[in-house]
Amino acid sequence: GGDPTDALYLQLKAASAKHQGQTIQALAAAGEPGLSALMRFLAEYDPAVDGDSIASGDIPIKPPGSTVSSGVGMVYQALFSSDSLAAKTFLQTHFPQGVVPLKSEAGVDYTALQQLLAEQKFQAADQLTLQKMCEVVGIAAVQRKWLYFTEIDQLPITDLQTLNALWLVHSEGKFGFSVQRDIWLSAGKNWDQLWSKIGWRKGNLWTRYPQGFTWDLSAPKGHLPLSNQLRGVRVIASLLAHPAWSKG
Ligand code: UYC
Repeated sequence: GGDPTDALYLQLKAASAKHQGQTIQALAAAGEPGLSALMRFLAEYDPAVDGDSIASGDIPIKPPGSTVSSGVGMVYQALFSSDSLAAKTFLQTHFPQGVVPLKSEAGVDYTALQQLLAEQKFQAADQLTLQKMCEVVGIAAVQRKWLYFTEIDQLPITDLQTLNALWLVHSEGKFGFSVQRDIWLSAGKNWDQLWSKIGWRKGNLWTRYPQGFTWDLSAPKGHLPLSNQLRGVRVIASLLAHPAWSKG
C-alpha cells in the first residue's frame, strides 16, 4: 500500500538478526512512520503466544524458559525512550508491565525492577535484583541483605528465569545470569577468566564497588548483575549451576 509504515515494517521484519538493531535505531529516529512500524511489530508480539511467530528475522536470543527475545526488548526500549506521546500511550495500553511476563512462584512482585531496567537505571536495578532474590528466599535473607550459597537452590526456576529475562531483554542481550553462565562455561568454569572477561577484576585488582563498575550498556558482556565475592565463589557457583538455565 501507499502507507510508508508498511515498507518500514516489512524492512524491520526482514532484517537479519545482525541488522535488526540498526534497523530499530533507524526507525526510532525516522519520526511517526518509523515509530508506527515499531508499534506494529510489538503489537504482533504477545507474551502469551509463542515467540517464534514474531518474525523470522528476529534476534534469536531468547532467555531460558522465555518466549521473549532481545529483538522485542530493543523495540520496546526504542519506544520507551522516544519522546512520542503515541509511543508512550501505546506502551501504557498494551505493555504496562513491559514485554517479559513477570511470573513468580514465590509471589514476589517484579514490577519495580522492570521499571528501573526500562529506564536503564542499571545500578538501582542491580541492588533491587539482590533484594528481590532475598525476598524470594525469606525474611531472614531480607534482613541479612545477602544470600547463603545454600539458599540458592531454594530460588524457583520461574523466578530466576523472570529476573534473567528482564536483564537480557532490557540490555540488548548483554546482561543477565545466563550471559555470565555462557561466558563461565566457555572459560572452562575458570573463575579468574570469568572475572576478567566480565570486568570484575583487572590483573590482581578487584573492581571496586560501586564506582569501579560500568552502569550502562558500554560495559563488557555479562558485567551485570553483580554478585559480591567477599564471602567466596560458592553463591555465584550455585547460581550459574542452577537448573533454571538448563530447563526450557
Ligand atoms: N564487589 O569487588 N564488597 C558489594 C562486587 C569482592 C566488598 C556489593 C563485585 C572483593 C565489601 C556488591 C566485585 C572485595 C563490601 C558487590 C566486588 C569485596 C562489598 C553490595 C568484583 C574485596 C561492603 C551488596 C568481584 C577485595 C559490604 C553486598 C559488605 C559490597 C559486588 C569487598 C553488589 C562483583 C573480593 C567490603 N560488593 N567484594 O553484597 O558485605 O553487600 O561488607 O568481591
